[in-house]
Amino acid sequence: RLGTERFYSHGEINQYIEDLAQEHPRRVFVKTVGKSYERRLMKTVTITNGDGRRNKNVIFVDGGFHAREWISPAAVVYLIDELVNNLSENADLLLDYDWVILPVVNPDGYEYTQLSEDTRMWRKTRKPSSTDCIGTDPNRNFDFHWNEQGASQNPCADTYAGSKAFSEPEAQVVSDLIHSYAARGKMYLTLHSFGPYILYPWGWSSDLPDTVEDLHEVAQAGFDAILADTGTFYEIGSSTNVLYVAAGASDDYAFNAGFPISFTMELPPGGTGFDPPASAIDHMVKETFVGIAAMARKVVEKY
Ligand code: 0X9
Ligand code: ZN
Repeated sequence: RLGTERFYSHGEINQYIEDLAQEHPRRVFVKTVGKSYERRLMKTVTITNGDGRRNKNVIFVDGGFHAREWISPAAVVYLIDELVNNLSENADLLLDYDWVILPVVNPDGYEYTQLSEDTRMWRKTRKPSSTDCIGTDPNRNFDFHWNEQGASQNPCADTYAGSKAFSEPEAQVVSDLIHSYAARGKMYLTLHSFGPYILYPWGWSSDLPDTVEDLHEVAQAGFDAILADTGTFYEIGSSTNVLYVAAGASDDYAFNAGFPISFTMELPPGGTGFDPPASAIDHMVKETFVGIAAMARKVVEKY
């Protein structure tokens, strides 16, 4: 188990999932699904209950879209840990579902924020643009209402949408995963900070999807479970209505591609907002797991 006493590097997280697959060869599968701009290996871990049944429904979870949001990969690591090492408590979540998890979508940015205090608040990828500015917001780079409201065409802006949709290899990797699991995918969950919010589509406009009641019901299950567990009040609603309009993000893309449930979960703030201290990890990741498990249980019941 990776503990919750500190934040881990991208290399440590990759090593951790490789070790898990070695230890549980019938239950845990690691696949290299692509490379970041700086050629870091992007790996998914698929967690099953080991019954060998193929083509189960899928819950897809990712973290680390935004470099500085370190609590996101930490929560993903804890989720992996629970699903693998606490099968008895979570058996219902793996009976008819496999979990596919990409812990760090933006490893170049994540590693960059670990270099120094000066780089701690970096958000974007690390691919240079045509200007002196570096990086694209991977969560504005998806090809669904790309570069519309809430996205910038200025390469120096933190919400730069990129030179074109999927200009970033990291966003392309997530898109490929979304499409390869869309037929069986019932919930797409992307972890960010900071909220606390559970956000559902749409984020590209203030319109609500026809199935907003289903989305709200699953989000409500997460809200209720977290409130009962720790007393934290999440806010739930559509991205645009709760937070702001922002087009070209992965949640809208996955929902449009066929995932009936798609959420951005923004974990609570800590420190100055994006930088909770290591001492806060344990509480935050356990609380997050309670919410994810409750939402997954509702999904398992509904689909
Ligand atoms: O702006 C974002 O990408 C997310 N917030 S963050 O502070 N972590 O950067 C929110 C994205 C919500 N989803 C959509 N707008 N589609
Ligand atoms: Zn974010």
